[in-house]
Amino acid sequence: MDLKVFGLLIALCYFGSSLASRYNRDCRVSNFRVMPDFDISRYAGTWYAVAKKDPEGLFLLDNIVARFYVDETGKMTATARGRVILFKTMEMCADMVGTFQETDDPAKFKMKYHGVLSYLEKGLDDHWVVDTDYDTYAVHYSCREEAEDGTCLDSYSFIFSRDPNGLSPETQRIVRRRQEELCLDRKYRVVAHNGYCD
Ligand code: DAO
Repeated sequence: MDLKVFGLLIALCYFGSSLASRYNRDCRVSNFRVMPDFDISRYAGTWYAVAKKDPEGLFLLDNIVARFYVDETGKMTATARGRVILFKTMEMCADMVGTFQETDDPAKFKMKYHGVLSYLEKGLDDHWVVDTDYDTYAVHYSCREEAEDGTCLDSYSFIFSRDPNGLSPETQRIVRRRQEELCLDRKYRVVAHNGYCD
């Protein structure tokens, strides 16, 4: 067989199998992989949200900065600040506070959160750390409502960066793979940091 035809066949097989794995993937929340051997103390510190998949009734819009703290007993808390629009017209920077309950999996937390001001959102969400290298990026995931088949009906996810200017192309490639594994590819928007909440 001609070498060029052989090369083309190999390329087609590769393309076909990557499409097949993308579209036959398992989108059940309970099967999503999270960060193995999660190290809570290395996750602590400041993270800038550089991309976000919004839940229904989105809240934090942009300029989102989260700070995670771990106390001497290993308990994690967080603050988050970001631009929001309340009551359709009122633009402000919301200060939020979160406390985290551990679960059987060290990378999966229950996050109880509320606003510093009483009229801001409050709730109890999952906070899963899907992947991180601790120094440059972290992929967060939260499913608020599961369908009967175990897939997620209402989720949100932050792509965090230690650098507000964003992630390198190499890291973006890793993050894109994680987004696909969460069945959320092409569902994210860029989160701007323009100093509005500084
Ligand atoms: O912005 O649309 C949304 C949903 C996010 C709600 C959670 C905000 C509170 C976070 C506080 C702790 C920091 C991670």
